[in-house]
Amino acid sequence: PATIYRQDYLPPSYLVDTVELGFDLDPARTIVASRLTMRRNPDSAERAIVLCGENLELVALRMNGKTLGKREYAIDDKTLRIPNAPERATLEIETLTAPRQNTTLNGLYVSNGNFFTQCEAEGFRHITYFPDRPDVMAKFTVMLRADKQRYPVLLSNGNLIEEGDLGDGRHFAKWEDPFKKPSYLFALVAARLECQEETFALADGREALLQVWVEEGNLDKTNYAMQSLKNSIRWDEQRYGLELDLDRFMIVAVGDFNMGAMENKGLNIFNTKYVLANPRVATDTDYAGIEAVVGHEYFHNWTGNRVTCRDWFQLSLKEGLTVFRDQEFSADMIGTDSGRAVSRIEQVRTLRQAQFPEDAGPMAHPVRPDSFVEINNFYTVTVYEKGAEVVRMIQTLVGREGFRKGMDLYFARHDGQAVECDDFRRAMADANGRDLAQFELWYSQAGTPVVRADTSYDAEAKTYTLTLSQSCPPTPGQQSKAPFHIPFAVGLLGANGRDLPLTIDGVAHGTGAVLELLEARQRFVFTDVAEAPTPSLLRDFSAPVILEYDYSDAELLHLFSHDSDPVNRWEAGQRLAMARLLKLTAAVAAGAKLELDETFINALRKMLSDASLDAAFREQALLLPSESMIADQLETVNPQAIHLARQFMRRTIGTELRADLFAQYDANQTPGPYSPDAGSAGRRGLKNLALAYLAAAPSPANNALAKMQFDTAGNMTDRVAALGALIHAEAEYASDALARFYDDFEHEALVVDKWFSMQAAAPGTDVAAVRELMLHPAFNIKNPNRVRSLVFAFCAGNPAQFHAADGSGYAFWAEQVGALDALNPQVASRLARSMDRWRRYAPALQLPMKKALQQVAKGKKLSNDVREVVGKALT
Ligand code: DPP
Ligand code: ZN
Repeated sequence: PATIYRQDYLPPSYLVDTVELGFDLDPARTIVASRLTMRRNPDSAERAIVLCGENLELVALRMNGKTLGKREYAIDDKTLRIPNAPERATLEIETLTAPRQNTTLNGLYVSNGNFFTQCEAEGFRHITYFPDRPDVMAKFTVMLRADKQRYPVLLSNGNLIEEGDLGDGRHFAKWEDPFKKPSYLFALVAARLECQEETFALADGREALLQVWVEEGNLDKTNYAMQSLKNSIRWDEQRYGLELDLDRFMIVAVGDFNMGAMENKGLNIFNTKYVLANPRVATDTDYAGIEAVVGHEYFHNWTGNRVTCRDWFQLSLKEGLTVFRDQEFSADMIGTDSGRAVSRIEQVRTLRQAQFPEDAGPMAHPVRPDSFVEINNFYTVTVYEKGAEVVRMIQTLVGREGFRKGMDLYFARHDGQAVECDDFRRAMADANGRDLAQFELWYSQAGTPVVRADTSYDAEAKTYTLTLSQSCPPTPGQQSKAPFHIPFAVGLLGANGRDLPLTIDGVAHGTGAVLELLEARQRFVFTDVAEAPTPSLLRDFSAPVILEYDYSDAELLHLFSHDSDPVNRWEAGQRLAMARLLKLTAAVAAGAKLELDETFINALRKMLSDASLDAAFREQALLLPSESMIADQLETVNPQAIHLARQFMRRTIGTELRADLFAQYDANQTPGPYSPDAGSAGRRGLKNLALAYLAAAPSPANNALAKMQFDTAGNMTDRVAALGALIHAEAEYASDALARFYDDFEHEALVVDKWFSMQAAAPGTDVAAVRELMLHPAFNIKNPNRVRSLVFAFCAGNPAQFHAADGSGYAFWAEQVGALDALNPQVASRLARSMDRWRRYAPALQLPMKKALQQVAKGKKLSNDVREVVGKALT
């Protein structure tokens, strides 16, 4: 398959002013009629009209009213080309597709008998022939025709301008989107659905109609999505002065969806997972996910839709920025400083858990990639989450107000355009009179930079010297890297735990400073430092880097007790835990005795019971680094040893802190009706973490507590926490509880997903057990959520079992990637990535891993998606 390069970008040969689409919807045979008014692009030397189209049957093709003869155009399985086209051309195209046959969930497809579309990135070309690239923006009018009984609801982008009966049992709806948009933002829905709706007053006094559409029986689960939508609209008005530009905004939930959600103009289509919630079926995490994703898709209306990407290499222009915006939204919704810190900690965790490994593996790529085979493989944590970190660093450098000025300038310059990441950076630089030239490297260089810190205190001169050195490991295609522009936030703690005042080069900085590291190695001298301080480095995780500093245990304990920066306070605890987990892992491998020191346990005890801290923060501070984070620290990974080491630590905590855990379990009850607010969620989180630690050290009393919680839970958060505890404790009651859970919720697909995923990730679940679960009538390989809940949860979320010594996990993986690829390449390719880092495993595992990869790579009808991923893994 061909690799596409960023540097080969050419402007489109023709621009499209208007698109009129007519759909005669039929699951077996849908007719799509398209009328495009096009004109030659003055910026292009090309004379041919080039349209993309895949899996389409061309029925008719007319240009300026005349049917084109076979010799007047060229067509292959990807492209329709009309050479020597006139300056202006009106094309009329008729094509046929078979939505029911479409298992890829890309383009026009059927889910539970209803029609939906997904067009990002290149799905529109599966619907009709079109210059399907984001720099072609056009005004769309859409006519939908379908059976009225079966598809009473007909939706598309923009405003409904006409609807009525066609007389033959069919009806129609005509939609017009007043804004020009790229084809990836097109959407239609034809379905039997119900909606919750509301009118909402916008800042300028206009009223907008807001709707959340769901399948029958789900109207009792739409409130939180609606509330989140209203909060999002308000927040964007207040924080960025950005208003909803349509009279109508719709969210539609669909059970079969490859991604989380899609920001189609005025018609966001969502995975049900990010819409449906009530206390009975959704957990605190689910609620938080809904708020974040509803916000994310809504915020795209400005950052993505009004200003879009010139080409797909610029994906982070909209995604990095919009993730940053949704992160800020979620943090503001909590509203407290400590709540903000907890959301920051969660972001850091995601980055380390998923993005750092990506940046260190065969699929490593810059935030703005230079090449790809299949763009769908580049909807990654690097483009999204690291992209958001890059945007956050700009805000750290120019300040919140400066950032707002930059956003204002960005919209003033580029509203209605398709632009590049560089345009965003330039707007930020120009609005603030800042030089962000070196900062560009964050977009172009892959890999996680390592910042090494060294310090020395001169008691006589009262100076403290901090030397920072940066480096970045090689990544595919990039052997050596130039120094990044790194905002590096610091504070210095005195012996009493308070921040010392900071003076650098004679300038006072209060108690916190953001240093700018620009060179490979740079020295910063703090003067008037009264005592030898404990440094608090990279506060608030001010840059997505790996910080190396030889902290002593005493320093970490000091920071863990006192750091005024909550992120670093948490970080100190993570470092204390990680050092011990690594030692324990080595001890397991060597067959040595496992031990955990009192000092560490006592630090956790103090943290657990410190009522002056929010429960949510204490929960974060007590969560251990995951097995995969431990693996990332090791040269050679032995998943079973890591698992046993971490289990030992969890069990020891459960044993040693037993009384304190019970006390916190009681102290953090949330009586009264369920509310997903951050305070209540935090208390439930700490309570359920206490339960999990108790379950790690099973005893009749501990198991009885879990059973009691399971039997009496008034919400899904408490119910799954109790079920998880019973499963992990291998309590006798666990299998009954699982059976009851299924019986109670078998008609709630999202809860059945939880039922599968809890079993898939359980320590006792091996490949044979997963295979058996796949035979359960509720398993469905065509439904991405279900596949993620079982197959992904096992391959990516149960490392100790997946990496079984006999290689059975790898054989299973190869089989599933193959089976999925025949149905849905995007999902298959995500699963394929769970073997990215095979070279880091113990030699006895490497060989069967490589074999499994080679077996997949040999597949005859392999998609480009999977081929790119396994190909890069094997390179
Ligand atoms: N653009 C979507 C999102 O990130 C994903 N296709 O919201
Ligand atoms: Zn997005």
